[in-house]
Amino acid sequence: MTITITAFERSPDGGKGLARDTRVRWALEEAGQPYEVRLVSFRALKEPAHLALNPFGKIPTYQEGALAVFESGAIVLHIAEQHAGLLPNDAHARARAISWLFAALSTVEPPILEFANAKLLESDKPWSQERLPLVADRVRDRLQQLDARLGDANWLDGAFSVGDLMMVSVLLRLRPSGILDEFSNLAAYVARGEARPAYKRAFAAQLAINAPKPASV
Ligand code: GTB
Repeated sequence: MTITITAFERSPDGGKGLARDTRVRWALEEAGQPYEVRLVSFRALKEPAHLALNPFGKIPTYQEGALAVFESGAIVLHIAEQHAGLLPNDAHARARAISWLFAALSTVEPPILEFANAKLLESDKPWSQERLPLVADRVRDRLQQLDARLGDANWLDGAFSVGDLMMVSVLLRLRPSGILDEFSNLAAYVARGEARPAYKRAFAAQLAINAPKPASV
C-alpha cells in the first residue's frame, strides 16, 4: 500500500529541513520505504479535508490505506514498529529507545521551541531583550544534561534508533542560534545523524521542493 505524507507547499525555512516532515521522511528512508508527498498550502491546512487528518491543521500527516496518523512522534514510532532498523528487538532496549523518542519530544523540544518562538515572534516586544537570555539558558540546561548522558558515545543507547532520529531532528532546530556548538559532543552527535545516507536523502527530497528559486530574467 502506498504511504503518503504531507508537507508544506513552501516551507518557511526555505529548505533548511527544519519543518517536521523531514523527520518522517528520514524515518521512511531509514526503513527503506518508498513514499509519496502531498504538498499542502497554509490555507488548505485549515480546511476540512486536512483537519480530518490533523485536527490542529498542521503537517506532517501519514496515510497508508485506511490508516491515517498525525503527530510526527506517532508517525515515526509507527514506521519504526512496522519496519526493521529503528527499534532494537530486545524488549528492554526497545523501551529505552522509545524513552529517548519521548524525551526528545517532551523534554528537549519544548525549551527549544520556546527559544525559537521568542526570537521569531517576540523580538519586537519591549521585554524581549531581557527575556531572551533566560529562555536561552533553559535550553542550555537541557543540553548540558543531554551532553552529560551522551558523553562521547555515538548514539544515546547503543545502536542508532528512533530515539536518536528524533533527538537529532529536534537539536537541528538550534543550529542557526550557535547554542548547539557550545556543546561539542552534541554538535558531533548531530553531525553523525546528518551524515547518515537516509538523512541525506530525506534532506535532499525536501530541499528539492523548498529551495529558493532563482529569479527569472
Ligand atoms: N507536534 C506536532 C508534530 O510533531 O507533528 C507539531 C506539528 C507542527 O507544528 N507543524 C507545523 C505546521 O504545520 C510545521 S513544522 N504549522 C502550520 C500551522 O500551524 O499553520 C514547524 C516549523 C515551521 C517552520 C519552521 N521553520 O521555518 O524553520 C520550522 C518548524
